[in-house]
Amino acid sequence: MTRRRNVAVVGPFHSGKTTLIEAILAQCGAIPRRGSVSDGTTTTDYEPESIDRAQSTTVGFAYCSTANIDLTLVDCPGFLEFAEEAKFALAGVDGAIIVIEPVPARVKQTRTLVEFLDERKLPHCFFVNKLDKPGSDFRGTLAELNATFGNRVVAEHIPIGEAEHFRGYIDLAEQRAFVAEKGVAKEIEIGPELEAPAKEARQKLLEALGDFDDHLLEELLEGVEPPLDEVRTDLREETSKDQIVPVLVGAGITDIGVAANALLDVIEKQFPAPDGDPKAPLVAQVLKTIVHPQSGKLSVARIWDGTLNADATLVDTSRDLKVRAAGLYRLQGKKQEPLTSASAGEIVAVARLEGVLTGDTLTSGAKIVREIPQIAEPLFAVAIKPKEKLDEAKLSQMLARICEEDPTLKIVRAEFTNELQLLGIGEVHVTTAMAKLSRKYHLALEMKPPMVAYRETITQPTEIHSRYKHQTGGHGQFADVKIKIEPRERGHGVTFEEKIVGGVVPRQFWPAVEKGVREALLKGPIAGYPVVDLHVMLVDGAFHSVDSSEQAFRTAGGMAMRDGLPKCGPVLLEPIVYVEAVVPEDSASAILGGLTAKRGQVLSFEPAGQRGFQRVIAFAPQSELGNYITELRTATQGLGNYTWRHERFDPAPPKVSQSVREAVSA
Ligand SMILES: Nc1nc2c(ncn2[C@@H]2O[C@H](COP(=O)(O)OP(=O)(O)O)[C@@H](O)[C@H]2O)c(=O)[nH]1
Ligand SMILES: [Mg+2]
Repeated sequence: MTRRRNVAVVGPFHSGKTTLIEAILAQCGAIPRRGSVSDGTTTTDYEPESIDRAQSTTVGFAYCSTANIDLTLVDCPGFLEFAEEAKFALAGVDGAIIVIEPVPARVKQTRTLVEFLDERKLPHCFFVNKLDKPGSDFRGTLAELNATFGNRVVAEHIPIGEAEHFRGYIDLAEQRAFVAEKGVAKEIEIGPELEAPAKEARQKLLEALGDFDDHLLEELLEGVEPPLDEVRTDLREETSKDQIVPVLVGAGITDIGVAANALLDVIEKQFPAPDGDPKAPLVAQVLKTIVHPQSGKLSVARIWDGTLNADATLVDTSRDLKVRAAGLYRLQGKKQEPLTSASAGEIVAVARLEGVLTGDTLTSGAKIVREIPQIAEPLFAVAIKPKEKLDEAKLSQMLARICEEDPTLKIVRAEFTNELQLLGIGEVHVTTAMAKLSRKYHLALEMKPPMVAYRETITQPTEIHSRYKHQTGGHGQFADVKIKIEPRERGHGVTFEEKIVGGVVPRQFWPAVEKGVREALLKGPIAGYPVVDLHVMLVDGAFHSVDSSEQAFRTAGGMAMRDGLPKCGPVLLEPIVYVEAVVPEDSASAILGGLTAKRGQVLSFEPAGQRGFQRVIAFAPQSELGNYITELRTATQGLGNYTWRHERFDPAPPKVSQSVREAVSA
């Protein structure tokens, strides 16, 4: 039990997480040879989409063992658009390693992540990676970490040399130095040039520990050297309680043994072991769902309590569903190693749990539902359509499957336009999902920007007279209507009223007139969009006892509208949405400027709940916001976000109206 550790590897995209995991696996002998990201041969980046992009696109699982621990590593994609899904995986680990590059300016990219970990009290450390790279700046990066997160983020290791001189690290607690020699860690003396910086850094480490340990603090004040055991105990307790955040160093790609050993050591000694009870009733939670078109579905779950057998009958308490497991596996990337059972603290894949989704709680019957992390609303939408005719049922089944695998995707029927849309965190996310869809299910889809739901309306009343008369062989067609059209207040819809006096149009034809009117209103005079907010009155007319029919009156009603609407001062209406953006203070003015440039109307601008952030509320035309999430992220280094909802329809400015008209007639 105490051997077990579950650790997520997180941090900005490209910081070297997948490479570092590969180094650890190789170091432990869990894989015969290290793969590389550029060759597409790593353990955790096995999905074709990840290999194509040379970037993790989804959460991957790996495991390894040393003499002292059994470790499950969870490789979390760093690219913001793929990282959202990792929140589920983070709900199933006991600690996290944040891998960053030795570049001070990049530190703030980890702010949201660190907040997420702190909210959950999840112990974590920073691993400053790629110290072999020219231009590495460890001191600057550490200073930026302190400036951003305070002094509880503190170096436990410092590098020996940097860039082309990078050789290894000094363990400040142990006061020992290690360098890589042919990939193997070797202990050396701390050289005289490093004595002073090591002493200074060690003092900072002890002071940080002293903040949570009065006894240690007293020793520091009295100038007494604290015993090593006390330092070790404090490091363990304060890291595992998320009080201090140790900073470690290395270069996952080069000094293999050193970086991997140092990390394994910290994971063993300072990260907590799971505390579940294998004998208790089963409680597990699904962290990730993988769907293979052929071999079926795997639900990767963290077992919190109890023991899970390969053929167990389970209750999904999140949806009140009884399911039966059809196999149990441990995952090494895409490889599945069968197990007969697994117990509290383990992360395993369970086969064929139909209907079970990521985030769900599984129990042996107990009515326990574990909390699920809140994930961002997908805001980037594309309209999708199968390239070939395909029955709707098959299409929606496949779409449901890819959403099952990635809960940050969503399929919707758009309000007003009724278009089928795929929504994701951003353009890359949605495009990758589409690529996956066509690969897995041989389903070719067309995607295009979603339609904007324009509307048309009128600004003046008019009266129109329409006579439909047609003679064909037998008996003819005759209908005569006089119709009044009046504007209505915005948002009040279309109403129809008859004001026939003396039966000039018999009652049985009134519904036909209304039908013709409403049909004609589906295609407005400006650009063919539905016409809204008007009142139509049938005020007069004439009929013929033989030639009049419902069909004839329906046609006459439609004619009246087609002739009358252009005389009513028609205007194009565009959808206006309510936007609420939360952005870092330093980018707030850029956001305001951006919204104004998009014809937005800023309503308020105030400090957000989150420190250092501003909340901007505005109304803006939906047509201007198609790619807004991308723009917002660029302007805020990925830290900003927004929500929106349809607010109302407003008359579009002439320029917009003109270009919409041109687009339609093109
Ligand atoms: N110089 C240097 N490059 C590295 C190191 N670790 C990873 N890389 C490179 O950085 C890139 C991103 O690595 P990857 O493991 O995919 O990063 P991830 O996105 O965090 O998983 C790849 O080209 C790696 O070869 C390192 O320690 N030093
Ligand atoms: Mg990766």
